[in-house]
Amino acid sequence: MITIYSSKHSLRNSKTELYGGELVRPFERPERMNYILDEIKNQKLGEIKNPKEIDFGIINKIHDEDYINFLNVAWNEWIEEGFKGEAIPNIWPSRSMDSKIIPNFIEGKLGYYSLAGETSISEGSIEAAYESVKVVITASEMLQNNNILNIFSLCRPPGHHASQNQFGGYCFFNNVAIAAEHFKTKGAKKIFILDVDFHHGNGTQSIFYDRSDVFYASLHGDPMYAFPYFLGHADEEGIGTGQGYNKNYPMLPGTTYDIWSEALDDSIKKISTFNPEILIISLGVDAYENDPISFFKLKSEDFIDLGKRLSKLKIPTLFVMEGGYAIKDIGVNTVNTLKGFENR
Ligand code: OKP
Ligand code: ZN
Repeated sequence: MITIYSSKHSLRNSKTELYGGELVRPFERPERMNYILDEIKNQKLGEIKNPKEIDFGIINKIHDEDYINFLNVAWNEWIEEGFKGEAIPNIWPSRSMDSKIIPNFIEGKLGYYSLAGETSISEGSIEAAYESVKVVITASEMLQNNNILNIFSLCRPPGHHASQNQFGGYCFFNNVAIAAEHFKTKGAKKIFILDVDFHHGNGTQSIFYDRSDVFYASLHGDPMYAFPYFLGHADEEGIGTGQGYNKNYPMLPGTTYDIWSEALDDSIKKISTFNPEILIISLGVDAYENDPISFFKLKSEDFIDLGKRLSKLKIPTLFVMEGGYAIKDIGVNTVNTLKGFENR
């Protein structure tokens, strides 16, 4: 399997994450990629290629123009104010003051355009987010043009929490949503996005919630107990034309592979019934038993079986990296999934 990867992800190197009342070094850190690259070589997954230049206009089909403009200027506006630290949101238009008026001052804009407070914007963060989109679009084009059956888009920063108009959960641009839209512009009629990251992909769900051409399904920690807390319940099934094209499998703390794989099998049935031209996997490996911020109990060998089960579908598949924070093991867990898929 070919991997698309850009070393420019390291431009995203924020020093702070608000966690447990402290500012800690972010869990989503550049070294994550080194462990994955090492294991790609170790298990001889295949070639690693750089992304090509792309037309970033595709981002406008998913994200609002004012949100994109905000991301483009946020860091500069923040430092021009003379603030000493990184840009961390700290106030939101919440239930009791649900304003649609966008403030002028950067602190207000940060709140308006974010869904959580753990993701600091730092110098280079948004440049890295653009590079991540380059990676996923290059991978998508190769999958469609070269007549190959699978490809790995080693994206960083991740994307599935980013909505039309909000960043958070370490995400700025929704890479899988942009890829799905790309496939649509190239003539695909139906795309299925299966999200196996431990966290619910609230951004991806929200982007496609009213659409029947892109089916979103997710296996994740029950939002009663896990980030992003306010989306991802089992009764969220889509709206309007999108009714019936969204499926959530929230699961409880301590969930092991025997339970998790039942949800997986159910989602695989949905994929075959929907019969998409392209399958996109939001591949986070934070369902792993030793992940520091998650509560499922998957073992490294379970990821091989995950790949194997997905490969039975025989649908052209784009794997896109999302989360995974058990730093030393994320390489093994990621490449196990891809190898399991190849050795069908
Ligand atoms: C991004 B991705 C845990 C706090 C979690 C943010 C998690 C973002 C996950 N107590 N904060 O889906 O892996
Ligand atoms: Zn995650």
